[in-house]
Amino acid sequence: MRRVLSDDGTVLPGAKVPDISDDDLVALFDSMLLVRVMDERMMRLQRQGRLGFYMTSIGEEATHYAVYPLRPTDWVFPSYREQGAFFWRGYSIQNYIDQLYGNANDPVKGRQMPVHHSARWLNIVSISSPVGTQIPQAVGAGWAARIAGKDDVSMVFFGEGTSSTGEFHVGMNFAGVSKAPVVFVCRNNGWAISTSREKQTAAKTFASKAVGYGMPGIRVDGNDILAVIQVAQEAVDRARAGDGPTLIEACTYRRGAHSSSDDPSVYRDAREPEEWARRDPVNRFRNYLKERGLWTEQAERDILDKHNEAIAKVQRESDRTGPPPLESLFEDVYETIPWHLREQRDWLLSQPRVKSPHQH
Ligand SMILES: Cc1ncc(C[n+]2csc(CCOP(=O)(O)OP(=O)(O)O)c2C)c(N)n1
Repeated sequence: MRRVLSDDGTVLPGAKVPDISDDDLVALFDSMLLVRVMDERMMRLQRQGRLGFYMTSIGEEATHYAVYPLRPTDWVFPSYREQGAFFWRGYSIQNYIDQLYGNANDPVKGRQMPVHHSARWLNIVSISSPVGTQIPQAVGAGWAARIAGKDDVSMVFFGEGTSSTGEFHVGMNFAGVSKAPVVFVCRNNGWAISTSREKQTAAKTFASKAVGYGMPGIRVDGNDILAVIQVAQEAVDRARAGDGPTLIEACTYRRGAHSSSDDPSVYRDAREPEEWARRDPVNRFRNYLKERGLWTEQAERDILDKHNEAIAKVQRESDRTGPPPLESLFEDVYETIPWHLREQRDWLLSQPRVKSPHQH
């Protein structure tokens, strides 16, 4: 398994540290803290009944930054636990919270469940509820880029449970055969809702599945952001050079519940997440930055204050923003709305409406 940092954040003997500028190292830490703060705050909002649903990625944040080596023109196909990938590419706190509320400013106009972000302007394709959907999509996008003579790369994220779906095998096979420029990032976080990693596969590792599809499979410590970036960089370079796909197994752990609708205490031992908290990716990276003289307690407090204030401000605005206008239901599919949909829209708008709680 590839590692750069030890559990306490010191560079392991013989490990090569990826070439990342000091500014970027600090920006990566800042972004990881944003994900952490966001998850904690949004989960509280969900418990207050103000959000219908939420999913955290606590303990898995380092895996999100596999997107670090990508260019803005490359494509990202996320699953639902890669908030940091969105933020790193420029998705704002406002976009994030408006999507969760499904309000008038939501980039997808309230048409998706909370946590189903997408950002067309950042080349991030919509999160899908059925697990695995994104895998053949990512392979298709990568293959299409090659046919078009571009050197764009497609990166797709999924959990280890998703490697049991047909989509995983179809996508891996086609990518292997077509040498599509795809980086598969499998976040092995130990659990697929209540199904443990051991019940998911008879293979020793998820990375070993790459062998059957004729591509390299690399295991990396998913709680070590430097190692994640290093293997991602190698896989992206390989894909861009026309050498085909790579499967990365990022070994980490889902410390929280699967989602706000799940209660892990009924199926797993509480000592397991406690054990993994000792290998927390944020702590490890913090210690590394401290050793390099890039971290102070005050600097971290400032970052946390900045994120907390920004989230609170956006949340107040998002709370006040009403739902998308009803007529928006008819937009975005056809350039010109066909007559029968125009009729339906006009009929709908002529009907009496229940007052929205946002209309005072
Ligand atoms: C095709 C399909 N089957 C089942 C589900 C229900 N489901 C949602 S998430 C999930 C577990 C996915 O686990 P994994 O891929 O390991 O990702 P993780 O949640 O651990 O990040 C399941 C079974 C679904 N959404 N889609």
